[in-house]
Amino acid sequence: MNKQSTSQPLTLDFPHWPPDFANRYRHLGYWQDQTFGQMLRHQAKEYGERLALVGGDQRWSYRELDLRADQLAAGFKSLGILAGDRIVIQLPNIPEFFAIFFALSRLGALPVLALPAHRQAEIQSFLIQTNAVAYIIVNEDWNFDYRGLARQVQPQCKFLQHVVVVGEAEEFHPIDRLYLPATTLSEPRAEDVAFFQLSGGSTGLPKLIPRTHADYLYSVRISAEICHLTRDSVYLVALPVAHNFPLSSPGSLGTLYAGGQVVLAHHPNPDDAFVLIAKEQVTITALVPPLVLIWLEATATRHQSLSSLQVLQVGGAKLSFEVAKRITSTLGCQLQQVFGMAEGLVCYTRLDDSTEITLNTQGRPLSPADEIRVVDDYDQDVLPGEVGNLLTRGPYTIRAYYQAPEQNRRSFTSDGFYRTGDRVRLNPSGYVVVEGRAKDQINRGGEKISSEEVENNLLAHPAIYNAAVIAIPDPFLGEAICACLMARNGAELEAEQMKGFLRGRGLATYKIPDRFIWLTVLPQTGAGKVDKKTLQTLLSNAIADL
Ligand code: AMP
Ligand code: DBH
Repeated sequence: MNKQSTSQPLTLDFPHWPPDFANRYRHLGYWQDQTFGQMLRHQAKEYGERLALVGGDQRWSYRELDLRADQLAAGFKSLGILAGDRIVIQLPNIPEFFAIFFALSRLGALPVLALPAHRQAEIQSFLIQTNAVAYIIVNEDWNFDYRGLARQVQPQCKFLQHVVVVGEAEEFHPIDRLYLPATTLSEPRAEDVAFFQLSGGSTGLPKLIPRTHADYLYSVRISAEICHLTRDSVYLVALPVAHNFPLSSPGSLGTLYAGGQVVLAHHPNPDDAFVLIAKEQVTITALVPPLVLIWLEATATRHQSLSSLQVLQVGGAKLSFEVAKRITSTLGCQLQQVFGMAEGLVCYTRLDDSTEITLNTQGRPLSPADEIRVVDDYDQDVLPGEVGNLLTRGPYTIRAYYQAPEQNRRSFTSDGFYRTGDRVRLNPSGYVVVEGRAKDQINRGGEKISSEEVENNLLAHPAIYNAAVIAIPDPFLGEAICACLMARNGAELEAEQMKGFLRGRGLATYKIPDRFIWLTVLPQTGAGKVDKKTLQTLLSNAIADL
């Protein structure tokens, strides 16, 4: 890092790639000497007045985005924000997200990319874990009052000095006043950490994923190539803009890298998205499987033409073969399956792959330098084609989470492979087929929920003696969340009471269990832990019978 903030300690001594790996990635041209800020500067020179971003009633050219990033960098600097400072950003799909992201990048300050659905528990955890000095929000969205959330978290976060608001700011800083004349800045280096992504996680607290300019831009660059993006591409951001998939696979950043146009949908439903596809002549977008179902159904009743759409990317959770089959005939575009993770590795089916491969696999790694191992529970390679645990290492896969030594020991092998927690098999051509999951996580239609995090919150209720949170099959979401509870003194509560309790603890709505089941005992393993496998089988059978 260039400079150190005097306001709070800078502890970014995270384990980087070992020198021999880093040298190789540099030497092979994977890591280049370019930051996000420099990438945008280059694009503004190249594409000037061409449209970069469309959102709401705003239409920004590359030149305007570049200028706004410079002006905001000056504004953030005027607040005393320095290189290395952490800033939690929680914004819906609006163009300002990009002005802020690039401005902070130019300053060398580090955005922590929260999602709009996060609530007090998550936001407070990000602010405290990173000693963040600023929190950037909108005033209100989807009837949620983000300024109210800022007021709730502020007293708990001793390093938090600034709340910046896009929109009516009340006592906070309105973003509009931070567009100041551009000043010279000492920009960060390409191999510095650029920002933090969030992991769905499988432990008590969401983990922070440090990504560097060089490693992330490598994945963005190759993703744009794999997806054939050009200056004529129009990418619709339907999923939350900060999520790794629509940000980088190839997403909005890949589109900007290719000189194309990024269109921001306020909501991924057909009411918003179909109108934008027709109006802006969108060529490519990305969805999670439950949204694919909604889009497929909606074509029957909507009149908008989707004929500009060439590619629909689907990822975040397993796409069923039956649904995959309907995509091209119903939406008139090509399907691309994407299996990725904010920690790094991204796999794509290629646009010239056979239908067989596209419908049945989750693709192959983006880079020839992605190392993949499929191993048994003792880290021994399984036989070719057999199912095992997926380990990966490569030029854009992290070697450690931020400040989580205990978790790092569990999530990485001693030689630096990331334990994805996914159970997969490889087909003879090296394509990945996702078969299940070993990690204690629920994938609710692409949203990842750590069972342990929800269990910890449930156990805080005085009426609960023990809790196990598991996935149950759901026809729409793929998986739904089921809380299996043992009551203290037999006092069972209504589901609504439990939901209210969890909301009151500031847990994001998507983590609140869909079902609450009260049991007199929870099955145990020999080691005395709750036997979730047995519980899952028991409940899946019982629920199927209901
Ligand atoms: P995260 O680590 O929170 O970014 O979530 C990444 C995880 O999402 C992966 O490890 C998988 O468990 C899951 N995932 C992402 N894409 C797919 C996909 N196409 N099919 C199945 N699971 C997926
Ligand atoms: O689920 C994910 O996290 C994900 C899915 C597809 C991802 O991070 C990505 C592509 O980059």
